[in-house]
This record gives sequence, structure tokens and C-alpha cells, in this order.
Amino acid sequence: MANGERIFIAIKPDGFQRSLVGEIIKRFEQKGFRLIAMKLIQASEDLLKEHYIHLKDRPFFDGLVKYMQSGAVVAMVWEGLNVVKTGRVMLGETNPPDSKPGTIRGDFCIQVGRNIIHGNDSVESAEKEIGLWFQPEEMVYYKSCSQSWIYDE
Ligand code: DAT
Ligand code: MG
Repeated sequence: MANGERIFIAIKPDGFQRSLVGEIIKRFEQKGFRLIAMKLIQASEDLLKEHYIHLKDRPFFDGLVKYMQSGAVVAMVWEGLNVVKTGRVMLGETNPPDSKPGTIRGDFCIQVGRNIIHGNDSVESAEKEIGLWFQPEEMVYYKSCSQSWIYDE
């Protein structure tokens, strides 16, 4: 089912410390996406090195892992039609100065090394990262009472 597309979203330690958790969750909720998993964790170095393995040769890799490991992360799975494409638009660009006002990074952060939120750029990476951060039993499946007011079929 197309509405069953999923994205892994993580509010990074800076987003958490800056009390942006409610604001970020609100944006996904109000858009109409469904929250199907969420937890507050301090991620291990091993998990973060695996999560960012595609960036392991970049000069900022060690700093990135250290920053992500430095505090609480709110890990979430959101579901909905085109949630990956739309979620990336909602996040804004990787580099905050390239992000438009109205996007999360455009509204709330300044530097790429403190860009407050993570979200996948493809359905394939979403499924991979959901598997890395969550066990299948951590997903909560429920019928949304607003489903027919958000989708026309
Ligand atoms: P995104 O998080 O938008 O998917 P990415 O996957 O290219 O971006 O990089 C992952 C994270 O790495 C990014 O959110 C912040 C950090 N990063 C990327 N480029 C960086 C740079 N030039 N300097 C410092 N950190 C960087
Ligand atoms: Mg990325």
C-alpha cells in the first residue's frame, strides 16, 4: 500500500537540548503522517558508525559520530504517502543556509554540524535505517481515525 511508505526521523542531540522535540513532532502530525514508532535514546558509537557508514571517509565523520553520541536522540518512524519525499522537503537542505524558511532546518538552525534533525533521502535507506534503530515489535500498528479525511481512497 502506497500509504504504508515509511521514513526514519531522528531529532539529534542539539534539537533535543534546544527543546524542539514538540515543534518537530507537531509538524509531522499536522501534515497528516502517522507516528508508528518512537523512543528516546543515547545512541551507541557502534550504532552511529553503522548508521553513517556511507560517510566514513569524509573528514567530518568522527565529529559527526561524537556529536550524535553526545546526548539524547528522539528516534521515530513516520508513515504515509510519499513520506520520504515530503519528509525531506519538510527537513530542508543538509546545509541550513540553503534551507528555505518554513522548513525545519531553515527555521531552527544555522550550521551543518548542528542541523538538529535526520531523515532519509530514499525509501531504501529508510527501510535499512528503520531496521538498524528499531525492532519489528517496537512498531505500533493502529487504525487512524483521520485516515479518510487525509486520503481520498
Ligand atoms: P542529510 O542529513 O541531509 O541526509 P548527509 O547524509 O549528506 O545529509 O550527511 C549526514 C550528516 O552529516 C548531515 O546531516 C550533517 C553532517 N554533515 C554533512 N556534511 C557535512 C559537512 N560538510 N561538515 C560537517 N558535517 C556535515
Ligand atoms: Mg543523509
